[in-house]
Amino acid sequence: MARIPPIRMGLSRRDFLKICTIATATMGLPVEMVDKVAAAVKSSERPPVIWLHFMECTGCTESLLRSSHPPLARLILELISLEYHETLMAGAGEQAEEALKEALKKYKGRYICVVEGAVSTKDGGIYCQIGGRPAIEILRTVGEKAGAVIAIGTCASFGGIQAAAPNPTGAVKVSQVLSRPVINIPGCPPNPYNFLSTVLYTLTFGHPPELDDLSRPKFAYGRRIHDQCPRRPHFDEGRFVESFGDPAHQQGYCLYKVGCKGPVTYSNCPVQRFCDVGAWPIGSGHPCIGCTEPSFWDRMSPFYEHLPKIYIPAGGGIRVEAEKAGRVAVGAAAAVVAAHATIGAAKKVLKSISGKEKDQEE
Ligand code: FSX
Ligand code: SF4
Ligand code: F3S
Repeated sequence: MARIPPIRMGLSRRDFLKICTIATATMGLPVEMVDKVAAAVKSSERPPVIWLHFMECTGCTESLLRSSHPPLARLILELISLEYHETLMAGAGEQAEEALKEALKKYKGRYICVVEGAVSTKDGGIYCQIGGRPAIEILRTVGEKAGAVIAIGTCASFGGIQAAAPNPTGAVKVSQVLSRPVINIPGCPPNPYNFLSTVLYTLTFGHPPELDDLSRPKFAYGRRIHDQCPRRPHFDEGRFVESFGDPAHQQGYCLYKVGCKGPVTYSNCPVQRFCDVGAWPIGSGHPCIGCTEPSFWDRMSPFYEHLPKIYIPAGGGIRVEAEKAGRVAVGAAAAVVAAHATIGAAKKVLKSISGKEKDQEE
């Protein structure tokens, strides 16, 4: 069979379709939509992006760059036209500042402003400056003239570690500085597929995805970790890890009693895992520390302690569920099955893509 030519970004057709399939599943769309998403990527003009770095650890960019099977960063960097990104651009110093000025002029009102990191507001914002300008001033200039603003990571979305008590620099989230809507993609670091899927969704449908009350795309942050967690049957049966390394820990039991904040954390981590090996905290035996939630450094810590207070939302919440532990919760088991259904279907498609690619190579 004749080989299908690679698409414009130099990815193999297999990797391109793999990424589109995973992103489509992440959006919660049926696998039949993969073709539509792929077509939107190929036909759209690359949106210009100005990517700002403020107070953060660069883990957001790193998590995006470290996925190599398939090479996700290549698609993202080819899908968008990156006009300014301090970590990735070749230029530095005045040359970089000139590039920013030019991009602002050339793409006024059309570019996407992606912000990584929190913004210092205390003492005129002097605790975070780039090229001698406070971050808060740069954000106002770039953010207000953008076509759309995306806050990537928990620092940009909610302030993150910089805004943790006693917050010496007066760090705030991006939406607190700008007088316009901001799409938040939290996580410390965030899952790169949640960023990619948000951009792809907007390209495919011409509008951003539905957001929750914290401006997070509902497809990625619409459900609690606890309701999708593979350890949930252990919670329901009352099988808990009491201390790290005990036999219950070795058996993969529930981490609730050693501080897991999965019951009050909204994210798709159990389904859309990280890196090439599909790692995620609970899968590695580590409790969820609630990194996609506002003020998690203050509210969720000490991270390894069970904090009864945070588990009591209206209606009794997880504490009531925990007290009931020991009884089988059929509803919970059904929720886990449903969460994995889309990804399961996507996996079948991925298998068939791999098979077809093999045929073409032969
Ligand atoms: Fe914050 Fe990004 Fe945490 Fe780091 O750069 S979300 S500190 S992992 O990565 O901003
Ligand atoms: Fe999973 Fe944590 Fe819930 Fe236990 S408490 S089922 S480990 S999310
Ligand atoms: Fe963060 Fe919890 Fe996911 S710690 S990466 S939200 S499992």
